Amino acid sequence: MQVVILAAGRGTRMGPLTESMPKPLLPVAGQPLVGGVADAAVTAGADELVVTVGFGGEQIREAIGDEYRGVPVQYAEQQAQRGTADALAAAADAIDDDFAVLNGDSIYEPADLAALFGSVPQVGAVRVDNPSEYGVLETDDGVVTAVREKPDNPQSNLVNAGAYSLPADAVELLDVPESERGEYELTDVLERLIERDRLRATVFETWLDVGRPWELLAANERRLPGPAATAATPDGGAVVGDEQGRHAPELIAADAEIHPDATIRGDVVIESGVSVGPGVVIEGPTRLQAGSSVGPNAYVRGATLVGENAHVGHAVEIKNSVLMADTSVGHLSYIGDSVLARGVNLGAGTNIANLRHDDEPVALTVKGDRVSTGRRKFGAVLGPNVATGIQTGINPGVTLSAGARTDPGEIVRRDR
Ligand code: TTP
Repeated sequence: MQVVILAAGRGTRMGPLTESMPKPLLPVAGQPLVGGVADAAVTAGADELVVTVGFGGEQIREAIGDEYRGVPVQYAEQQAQRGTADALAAAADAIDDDFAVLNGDSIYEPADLAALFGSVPQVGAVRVDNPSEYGVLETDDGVVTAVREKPDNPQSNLVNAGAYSLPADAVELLDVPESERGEYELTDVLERLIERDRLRATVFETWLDVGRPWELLAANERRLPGPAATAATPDGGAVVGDEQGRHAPELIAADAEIHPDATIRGDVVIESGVSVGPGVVIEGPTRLQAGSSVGPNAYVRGATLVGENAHVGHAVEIKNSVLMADTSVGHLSYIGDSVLARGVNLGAGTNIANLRHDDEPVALTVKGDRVSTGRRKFGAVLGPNVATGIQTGINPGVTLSAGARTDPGEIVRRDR
């Protein structure tokens, strides 16, 4: 089946994280978000991928290439972010058979996609506790009778997962009118399909929409540590563990330098060229990406991704966080439940708080509004190349924009 992946969004709700990087390339367990979508699609039986790109399209092309795990990839350009129906219309010329449409910023399971690809037309659906925040599907014996966007009184807890299998002629239904939010939307195309065909809902076991920074943490929590380390030794041999068998051998690249006095527990993937110093304790699920270094005496725990060439210094604690490539965390710092974009540099003794005194869920600013993350513990979102002075304290729920600086000893209570 041809699979169209919509990856042309602007990702504004991610704030500074998508200032220079398109959302589909945000890192999840060692691969870009859209790479996980492509993987799931190929495993589920996709025989051709068509990726709609816009903002940061060149970067996406580079990451996915013209062939993905043996499956040919075509690209379609969406000229402006005019909505999901418009993004699919941009790919229409490439469609010549039944096809599926997936979002390039969601976490899908291959088994769910195989069920989606199994018959046409279908919409992927998930059961949620808060249907009012989604497009709710009303069904009769598995057949969709209506789609209601963010209704006050939802008739079901089954919501649209933004994944569809459609007949080739569905491209003729894409000229929908502009929606209230000024976009051309696939949900309006669904309304037309419901009138024309018997659109079935296939219920997904797992689905995660990655739209806001804490959902990037959730995606990593779900996917870490990610695929086994694949780096070969210089002689082409397999990866190895330590002699005591404390490390799952297949998860550690042969050329990683793990000090014998480091302790590694749980699921931990260590990629090529990583160095782990003495006294380091790592409790997975964690992934240390190529060229990164940790320690000595650092403590890395929870679902944590340490990006390529990132540096975690002496006596640093990192808990449940995403550190993108080229970040550096100076000695005696604490990072909890936070997302650090590429090139962030934290001065020694920087502390990111992740719990409020009143125990309320931490809120974050998303497109100008304070929105609850729903998490009791959430730290900060630091944009690309943020640099902190030594002994900076950062309050929970703070976002720092690209290149922001703090003074030594400063307490940062508000976004900047
Ligand atoms: P959204 O997450 O609704 O939009 P977005 O990615 O632009 O993010 P934000 O709202 O934070 O600005 O998009 C859902 C999917 O559709 C996502 O995979 C991106 C894709 N998309 C396009 O390809 N083109 C578009 O014009 C829009 C709006 C979305």
